[in-house]
Amino acid sequence: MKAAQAQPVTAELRRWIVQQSQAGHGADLILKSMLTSGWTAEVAIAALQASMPGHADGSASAQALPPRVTVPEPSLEGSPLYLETGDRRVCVLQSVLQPRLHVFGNLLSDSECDALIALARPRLARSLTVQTTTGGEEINADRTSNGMFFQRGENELIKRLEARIARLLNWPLENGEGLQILHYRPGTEYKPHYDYFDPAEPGTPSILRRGGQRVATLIMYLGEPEKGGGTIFPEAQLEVAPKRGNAVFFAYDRAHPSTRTLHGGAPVLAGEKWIATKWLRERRFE
Ligand code: PD2
Ligand code: ZN
Repeated sequence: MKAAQAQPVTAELRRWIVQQSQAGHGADLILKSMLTSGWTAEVAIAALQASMPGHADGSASAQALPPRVTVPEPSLEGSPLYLETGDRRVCVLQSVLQPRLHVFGNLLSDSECDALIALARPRLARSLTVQTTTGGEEINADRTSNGMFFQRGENELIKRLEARIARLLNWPLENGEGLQILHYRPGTEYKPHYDYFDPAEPGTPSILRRGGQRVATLIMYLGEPEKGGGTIFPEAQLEVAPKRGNAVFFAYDRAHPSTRTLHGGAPVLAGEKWIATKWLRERRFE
């Protein structure tokens, strides 16, 4: 099935839904399939309700979609070219509506990038990801970089950057996870994924006890490769160049693919890539 550009609830879409339902597929599965095909959540739910009167109360759709939450947002009313963050003037380079995404320039100075790399280098280990089946951590074949985490407020540089990020994104510093540093060598990558914790996984409730869901990601580029290594957003058909000092920010107001925040780190083809990632939670993260 292919999503239409303007996304009206077409007769073709309604026929397809009826066929799926007659084939015995439940409303949740049909909704998931429509979202995967690129329909927005609003259109998909309207089409379901119109085509499956038995589900017209929308309860299946409501169950399939986690609740919407407030997310960090930079102050971009009036489309300013620059944002003041207290100690640094950040450039607004590019914005996308779906996913909610902004590319920033001049977020970090060269010396801040160098200092983060120097502090992180001796502490690097093969990257782990949170294992949503149990809430623990595991080595992940989809992520071939090396990484480490700074504690929040660990040193003066980290404190300064955390305060800058909190001002830039209008989100409490206490809701941020510790800064993560990743180092990619040629051939390494981070396959496309969502950064929120999958509500369907059994380990997720225990992860969420610490600060709730992740609601946004800020990826800062510290060291640029010569070739490759962009941050890719396949659903938005967007690739952000890993330019030193720049950053890409994206927010997800529900833990669901309808946010179109699927993203990955493309393989580094030459040189080395260094990033710092700040994940932001709904609430205070301890
Ligand atoms: O290195 C990247 O570009 C990248 C891509 C996807 C980083 C992350 N995800 C992440 O840190 O979550
Ligand atoms: Zn990610």
